[in-house]
Amino acid sequence: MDLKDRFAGFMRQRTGKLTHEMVLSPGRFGLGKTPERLQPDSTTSMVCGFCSTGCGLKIHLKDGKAVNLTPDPEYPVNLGMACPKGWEALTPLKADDRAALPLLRGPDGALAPVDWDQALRVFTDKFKSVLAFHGKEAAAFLSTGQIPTEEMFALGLLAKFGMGLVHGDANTRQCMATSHVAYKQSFGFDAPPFSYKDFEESDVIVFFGANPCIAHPIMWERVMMNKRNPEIIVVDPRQTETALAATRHYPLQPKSDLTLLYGLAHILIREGWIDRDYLEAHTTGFEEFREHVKTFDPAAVGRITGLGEARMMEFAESLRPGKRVSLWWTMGVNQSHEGVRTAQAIINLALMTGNMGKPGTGANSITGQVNAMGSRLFSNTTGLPGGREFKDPKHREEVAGILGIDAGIIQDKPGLAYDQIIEGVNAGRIKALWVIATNPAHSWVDQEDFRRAAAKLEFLVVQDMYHDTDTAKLAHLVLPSAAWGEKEGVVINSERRMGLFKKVHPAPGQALADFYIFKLIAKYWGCESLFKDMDTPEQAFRMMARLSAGRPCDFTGITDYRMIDREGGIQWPLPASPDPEGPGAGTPARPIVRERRLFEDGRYYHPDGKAKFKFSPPQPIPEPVTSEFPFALLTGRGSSAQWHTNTRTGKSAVLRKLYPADSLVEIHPEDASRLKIASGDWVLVRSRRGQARARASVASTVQPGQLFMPMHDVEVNRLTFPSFDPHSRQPSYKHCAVRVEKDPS
Ligand SMILES: Nc1nc2c(c(=O)[nH]1)N[C@H]1C(S)=C(S)[C@@H](COP(=O)(O)OP(=O)(O)OC[C@H]3O[C@@H](n4cnc5c(=O)[nH]c(N)nc54)[C@H](O)[C@@H]3O)O[C@H]1N2
Ligand SMILES: Nc1nc2c(c(=O)[nH]1)N[C@H]1C(S)=C(S)[C@@H](COP(=O)(O)OP(=O)(O)OC[C@H]3O[C@@H](n4cnc5c(=O)[nH]c(N)nc54)[C@H](O)[C@@H]3O)O[C@H]1N2
Ligand code: SF4
Ligand SMILES: [Mo]
Repeated sequence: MDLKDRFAGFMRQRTGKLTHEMVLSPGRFGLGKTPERLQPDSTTSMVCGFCSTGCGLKIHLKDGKAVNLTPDPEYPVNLGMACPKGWEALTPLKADDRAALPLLRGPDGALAPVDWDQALRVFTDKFKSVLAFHGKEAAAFLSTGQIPTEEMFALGLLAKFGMGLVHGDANTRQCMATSHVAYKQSFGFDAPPFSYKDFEESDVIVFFGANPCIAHPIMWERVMMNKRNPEIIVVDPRQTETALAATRHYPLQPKSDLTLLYGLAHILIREGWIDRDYLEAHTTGFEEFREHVKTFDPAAVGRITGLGEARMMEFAESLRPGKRVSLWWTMGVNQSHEGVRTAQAIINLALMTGNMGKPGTGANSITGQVNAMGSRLFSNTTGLPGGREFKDPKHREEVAGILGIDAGIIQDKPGLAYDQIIEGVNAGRIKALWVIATNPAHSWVDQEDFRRAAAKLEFLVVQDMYHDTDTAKLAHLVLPSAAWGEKEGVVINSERRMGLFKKVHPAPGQALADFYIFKLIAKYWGCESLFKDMDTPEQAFRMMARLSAGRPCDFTGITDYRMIDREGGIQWPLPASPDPEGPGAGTPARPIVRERRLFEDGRYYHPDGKAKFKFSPPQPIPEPVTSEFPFALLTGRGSSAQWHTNTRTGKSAVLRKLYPADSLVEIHPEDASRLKIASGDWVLVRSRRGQARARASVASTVQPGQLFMPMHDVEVNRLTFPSFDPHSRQPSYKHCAVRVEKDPS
C-alpha cells in the first residue's frame, strides 16, 4: 500500500483524533476551512513566497479559497509584474504529496501516519531524553529563510529559551551569512542600505556574482526601467543571461574577485578618483587600506583575474566619482572561501567613491529567500532578536526584560554553525536534529557528509509541507506544515520591506502553520508561558516590534498587519512617535514613504558613527584544479522556473515545461570537442567526493576549463567541496575541482 492509500485509510479510521485544544479551536491552529478575516468571494493582496524580491500578488478567492492570482499593479516592488514562479505560486499547494498528517517511523522501518498527540509526545520524549542523557549540546535545529518572521521568532524562543537547545542554525548560513557579517563589521549593523528604486536611478550598475535575469527577474525589470541609459556591468566567470543583456561583461577567473576589487581600489587611489571629503567625514581605516592595496598593481591583477590591465583601467574609470554608481552582489560573492572580505571590498569601493546614501548608489547585497532578512534579524540563531548579540550582557538583559524571562537562561554564545552541527552529528556529540523548511539532503554542500550524519542520528525530525522531500525520507518523524498561502505572517525582502503572507487557502488534512506547531510543542514541553500574549502571529509581531525598539531596525511605528497591507509593505526602520502620551501616540515618527534608502545622513551604526574599512590578503582556492581533476565546477540557479530543490516548482506542469527535463552541465566547445562530447550526450562529472550524471550542454557560456551545473539537480552537491569562509562559515558552493567524461553506459 503506498503512503497515499495509508493516509486515506488513516483519515477514515481516526478522523477527529486531534489534540483536545485543536478540536476546540480549529481556527486558532490554522485548521479552519475558510480563511480568517477575508470575504469568501473577494480579491486580496499579499507577497509572493519564493524569492526575496517580495513581489505583491493579488489573490482571487471563490468560496473562501484562492482560485487564481495576478501580479499587483499597485505594489511598489513589482508594479504589476511577476516571474513564472509567482504566477504559478498556488499550484504547489495542491500537490498529491503534501504532508497532511504527522508520520512516524515504526518498528518495520516505514513511515506511518499518527495523530498530532502521539507525534508531539514522541517529539518531546525523544528530545528530552537526548538532552537528559547526553547534555544540552546533544540536540540541534536547522531552520530556514522561507517562513514568516513570527515563525522564526517563535522557533527561536521555543528552542533556545524553552527547550534549552544550545545549537541551532538555518539555511541562511548557505546564503546570507557572508553579507550579514560583512555589513555588521563594516557598518556596525546588518543593514542593506538600498531601495529597488536605486536600480532605476543609477548611471552605472555593477553586478558581482549575481544573475538577476534568472534569480531575481523582477529586480532585473526594475533595471530595465532605468531611463538614464546606464552602463550595466556584470562580473561573473560565466556568460550568464544577465551578462548577455548587460553593456559590459568581465569574465574573471573564478574566485579572483577579491584580487580584482583590491586592484580596482589601487587604480582609484592612484588616479585620485576618490571622494576625500566622504572618507574623512564618514569612515575609519582608509589609510591602512591604502597601504594594503599598494601591492595590487593592475598588471599583476589583470593577469590573475584573466581580465588584463586595459580592462581593469576601463572598469576603474567607470567607478570614478561624478556618476551614480551602485554595486550589487549575490552568491558569486557570498558563497566563497573569502566571501566576507570580498563583500567588504565592494563596500570599500562604494565608501571610497562616496557612493552611499544617495539615489542610485550603494553597496548592495541582494538576498535570496523570501524572508532571509527576517531570519537575519529575529531567528535567535546567530544573534538575539532585533540584531542583538548573545555575547553582550546588556543585550541579554534587554531581551529577557521585554520577554519577561530570566536573563540567566539566555546563553552567552550563539552556538555552532551549520557545518559544525553536521560535524557534531558525525562525531557522535549531537544525537537529535530538527529540520524545518529546508532540504539539506539535497542542498547541503558535501552530501556524503550529510547522509552519514543522517544515518547516525538517533532522532531526525523534518517539518515540511511535503512528506517525501529527500530529507523527509530520512526522518524518524515528519511534521506536516501549512505553507505560503495557508498561514499569515510578515516577511522582509531585500530592500528591508516588510510584506504580508495571508491565509487564502486551507492547509491539507491536519497540516498546521509552523507557528502553531511551535506553540503546540511548547505546550507539550511545558514551556508555553514563553508565548504568553502571543496566541497569534500578529501578537508575536507586536512583541517583535517591542524588541526592535531603539535598534537600527526599529519598527515600533508599525502598529498592525493592516498598516503593512495598506501601505504596500513598509521598509524598516519605522520608529514610533517618541512621546507615548502625546498627540502622535501609536503613529510612526515620520511619514511613510514608498521607497527609502539608509545612510542618507552619512551616519553608520558603529559607536563613532563611521563605516570601517575591512580587508585582508586574498587566500588560495581551497580545492584548485589538478591534472586528475582539471575542471573548475561552478554551480547556481538554472532557470527562473526552478526553485532550489524543486519540491515546490517541480509540482507545476507549467513550470516543468520551462526548464530542462534532465540535469545539465555546461561545457565549453573546445573542451567538448577534445573529449568528444556533443550537446545532449550523457556525461559523468566526478569530484574527489562523488559523481553526478547529466546531459552536456556545449556552449561558450563557460570558459575553457570550467563547467556549470544548476543546483536544482540532487546530484550536484555530491560533487561540491566543503570549504567555508572563516568569518561567516558560509559554504563555498561555487568552486570545486572535477573531471568530466562521456558516460560509457
Ligand atoms: N529562479 C530562482 N530564483 C532564485 C532562487 C532559485 O532557486 N531559483 N534562489 C534564490 C536564492 S535563495 C538566492 S541565494 C539567489 C541567488 O541568486 P544569484 O546569486 O544571482 O544566483 P546563482 O546562480 O547562485 O549565482 C550567481 C552567479 O555567481 C556566479 N559565480 C560563480 N563563481 C563566481 C566567482 O568566483 N565570482 C563571481 N563574480 N561570480 C561567480 C555564477 O556563475 C552565477 O552566475 O536567488 C534567489 N532566486
Ligand atoms: N550546489 C549548490 N548548492 C546550493 C546553492 C548553490 O548555489 N549551489 N545555494 C544554496 C542556497 S543560497 C540556498 S538558500 C539553499 C536552499 O536550500 P533548501 O533550503 O534546502 O531548498 P528548498 O528547496 O527551498 O527547501 C525548502 C524546504 O522547505 C519546504 N517548505 C516550503 N515552505 C514551507 C513552510 O512554510 N513550512 C515548512 N515547514 N516547510 C516549507 C519545502 O518543501 C522544502 O522542502 O541551497 C544552497 N545549496
Ligand atoms: S521575482 Fe521572486 S517574488 Fe517576484 S514573482 Fe518571481 S519568485 Fe515571486
Ligand atoms: Mo539562498
